[in-house]
Amino acid sequence: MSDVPGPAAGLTRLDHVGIACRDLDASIAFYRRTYGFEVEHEEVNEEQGVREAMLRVNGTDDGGATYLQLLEPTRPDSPVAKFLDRNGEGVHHIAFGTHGVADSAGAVGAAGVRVLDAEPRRGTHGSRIVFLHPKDCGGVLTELVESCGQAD
Ligand code: V0V
Ligand code: CO
Repeated sequence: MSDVPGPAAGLTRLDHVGIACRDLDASIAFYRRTYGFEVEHEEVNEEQGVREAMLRVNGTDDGGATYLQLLEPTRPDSPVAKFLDRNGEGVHHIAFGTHGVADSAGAVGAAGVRVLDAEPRRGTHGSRIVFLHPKDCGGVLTELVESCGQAD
């Protein structure tokens, strides 16, 4: 163990696991009949090129919750469409929650990880999100998310 303190990224929960699928309705049906998870929120995010559903799994001790985020591409040049072409259906990204996404991104960036978004983008349900480069995160596309109304 190093004595050097880690970056003050201020991450407070696993917010969601993003799962790429070809057919959102079929994927929702799988998670409902197999595990009993229900859709809490569904929307189209044209900027990200996804139709997506958030399925709540559990609450977290920061007052938030952990979700599965099911992602169906809306256009062939989108990140999720490219991922499906290359890998097929499966886990696309993980997302950590924070009360301040800009500060968290700054801390993670200072630790040497490429932050893909200079300014937070609009994520699900009015959240603010940034992505970190998967090549700097051990092959895991990683998102930081500040829920709507959650900033300190
Ligand atoms: C690509 N790569 C991945 C990956 N996508 N590795 C792990 N997980 C993924 N999901 C690898 C890929 O295999 C290549 O590796 C390399 O990165 C470059 O990939 P590329 O697709 O050829 O190139 P890029 O640079 O055009 O695209 C990759 C990135 C892009 C990650 C930069 O997909 C991106 O900006 N993603 C962030 C936006 C996003 O994913 N939006 C959808 C979710 P090799 O072949 O070079 O070894 S939206 C969402 O979550 C929302 C709205 C929300 O939560 O609210
Ligand atoms: Co996400």
